[in-house]
Amino acid sequence: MSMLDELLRAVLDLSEGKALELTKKLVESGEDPLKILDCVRAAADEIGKKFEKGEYFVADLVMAGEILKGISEIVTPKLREAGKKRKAVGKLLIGTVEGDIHDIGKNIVITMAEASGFEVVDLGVDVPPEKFVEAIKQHNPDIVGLSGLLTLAIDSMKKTVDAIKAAGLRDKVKIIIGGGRVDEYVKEYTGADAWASDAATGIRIMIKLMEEKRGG
Ligand code: B12
Repeated sequence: MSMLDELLRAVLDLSEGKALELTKKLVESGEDPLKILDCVRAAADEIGKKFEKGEYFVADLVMAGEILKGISEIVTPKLREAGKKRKAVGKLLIGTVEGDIHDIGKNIVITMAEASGFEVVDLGVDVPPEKFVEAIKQHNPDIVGLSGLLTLAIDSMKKTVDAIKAAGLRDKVKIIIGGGRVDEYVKEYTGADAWASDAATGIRIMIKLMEEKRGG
């Protein structure tokens, strides 16, 4: 069994000590931080399925959350090193939308965006539409990132885009949505400009959006 498989197993078994120790070993051995994060995603999906089937309970989700957070904290410095440091390509304002408190994925997006030269303003979790609108006025970002993992987050994303439109700010920003439940259909429904279900793709799209913004 490879060390990555062992890590997946340890996360699924919810054995925190072992999972964190394996992550440290993987990082020390020079494993690609993105591969470690892929493993984290795979483990999270499995845990989610077990939760849906009633094999895991909310307490297990909480434990899993702690472990996933611990792993991403160990990997984060490597992710920064791996990202090519360039001069700021733009400003990203990001938050987890109203009603949703999942933030492990959002924080990974932030780390990778910073490593790619974005200046990032993080609004945290459970962010109401009005707070996004106020923050756009205050920080004047190029891109607004809306994160959400719950199905209900889709409606919060739509409300947020609507509020940005109503405030007359829609033309000033590009909006990208991300998280577990997003796809092309959700992008259309919410009125966003782009979507991504993983951080690496999200960053590539954001860089492209910046080029479009400069060009147009
Ligand atoms: C850990 C976890 C928790 C932790 C969260 C801890 C934290 N600080 O974030 C806790 C225990 C708090 C939690 C609570 C709940 N959870 Co929960 N949770 C999970 C779990 C197992 C893993 C999520 C995670 O961290 N994944 C790892 C990260 C790295 O992946 P990620 O979040 O997808 O992020 C990546 C991408 O999505 C993307 N991305 C994310 N944001 C953005 C933003 C932008 C702009 C871009 C470009 C990209 C991007 O990049 C990231 C890196 O690649 C998921 C299962 C799953 N399959 O996701 C369930 C899950 C999301 N939870 C679920 C549920 C139901 C709940 C609760 C309602 C449970 C309850 N009964 O209380 C509550 C809701 C609380 C709330 N109001 O938000 C369901 C949602 C079902 C649904 N369809 O709505 C899931 C899918 C589990 C399941 N299968 O049933 N949860």
